[in-house]
Amino acid sequence: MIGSIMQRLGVEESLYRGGDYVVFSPTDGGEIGRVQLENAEQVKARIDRAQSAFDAWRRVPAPRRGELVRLFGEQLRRHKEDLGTLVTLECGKIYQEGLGEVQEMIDICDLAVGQSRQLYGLTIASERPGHHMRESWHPLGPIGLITAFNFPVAPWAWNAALALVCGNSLLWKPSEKTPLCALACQALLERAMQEFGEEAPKDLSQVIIGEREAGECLTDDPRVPLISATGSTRMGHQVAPRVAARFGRSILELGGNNAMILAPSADLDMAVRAILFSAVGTAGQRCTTLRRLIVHASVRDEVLERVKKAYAGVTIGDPMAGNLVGPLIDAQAFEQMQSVLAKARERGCRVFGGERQLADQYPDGYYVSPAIVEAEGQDELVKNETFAPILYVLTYDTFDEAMALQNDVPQGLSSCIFTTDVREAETFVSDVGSDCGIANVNIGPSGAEIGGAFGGEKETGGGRESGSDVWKSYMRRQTNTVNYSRELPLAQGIKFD
Ligand code: UN1
Repeated sequence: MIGSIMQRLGVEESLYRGGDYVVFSPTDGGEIGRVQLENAEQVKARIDRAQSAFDAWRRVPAPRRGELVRLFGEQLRRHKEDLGTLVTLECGKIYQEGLGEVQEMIDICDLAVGQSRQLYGLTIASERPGHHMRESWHPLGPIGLITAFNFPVAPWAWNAALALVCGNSLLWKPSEKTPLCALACQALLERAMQEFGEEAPKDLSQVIIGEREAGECLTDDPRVPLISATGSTRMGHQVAPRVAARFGRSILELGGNNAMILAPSADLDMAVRAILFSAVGTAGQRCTTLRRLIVHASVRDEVLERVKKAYAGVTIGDPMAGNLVGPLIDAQAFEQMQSVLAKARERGCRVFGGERQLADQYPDGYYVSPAIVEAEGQDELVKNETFAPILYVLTYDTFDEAMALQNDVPQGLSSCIFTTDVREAETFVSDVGSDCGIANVNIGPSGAEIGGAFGGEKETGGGRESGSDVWKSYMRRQTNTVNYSRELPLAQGIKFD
């Protein structure tokens, strides 16, 4: 199956069968490809080429650059099923979500095409006669993109589509766990480049398949002015100081510990459905996964009962076969989940679910039933992001207490409240409400659309990707003062003669 998908996506066989690094499918632990890892020297050579590509690409007018992204979006539309299937095979998310991820790519391409005609600056009033000031936005350079296994294609596309229309070249280091998806995206982009014609330089976009050494080479190189990294807070701790040490810029989209406040006035039917999708979907492996349910004491028992019932009805298994929950990425993820659940039990918390499933059928595939932990308080365990389907349930009496719990974690990605009380809803999204980058009312914390800026505060890293005015992060800002008079007055009224 993988062979024919890769062929249709245009990936040459030598690229995914050539090397000695084995890629496994989490669906059954079987080998699906072999790739060649690159060393620091090879990465340096790629950066050289990315620089030349940048020099050519920045000269192409932005709306023309948009045309390339439009053609790429067309490729994605044409190959949505194949790429969605590859996402499912390589990272294990269910096919519906694989398709959803490709749709996010298509959506950002559409946005970027329009944006390519709207890379606008300001005109600013000058204090001096016969002068004008303006702000211009210019292409930045080769952009380094580091992405995680759990969303192997969409976050790359959020960055790539905007970075391309902004006139930059791309160097993409995907997770070692999902290199095939990256090779497939690259192949589709290359097809779009071929259709687009000679104006697109050959090395406009490159994929770096490698481990730590390759990543460090990218983060340390001053010729790469911006590193956009999606992944764990641990990874961010490694990347950010290295980029900062050379005064590079970074966009960091790191771990989350996303909560839902469930108020007594909430529509419980809606809330339970939202909990199910956001806590259990993607087997708990989204950065926006619901990890903490902060529920009012008066509805706690009813909500817990309904959520447990909903959990019991969730189908777990082959992600291509219409189940709602696929496998965890690997054995390590499974062990981590089990060790956290064991600690929760030691602390006296009641634990529901979390057991391994289908081990006989898939001895090398790590399927689990989603877990609920009835936590006593918000201790270190709850404050840590475990990348698995564990939902901690906490109880509150007053709204202030709920708000304090929501904010009292190191991460600040996404959050939501279910309430029909307009005062609570508005307070939640106000200056004194949620401290997260995303704060929703009556929808879950995950599944954001690309039109908004995506990212969060605190240990989530502070970066923003996708919509709104995020395009500015991929450009350099320049302030211009132009004197069209015959005098040379100085600002601030300074006389110098
Ligand atoms: C991620 O898990 O890294 O909001 C990204 C969401 C998706 C993106 C998740 N649109 O859940």
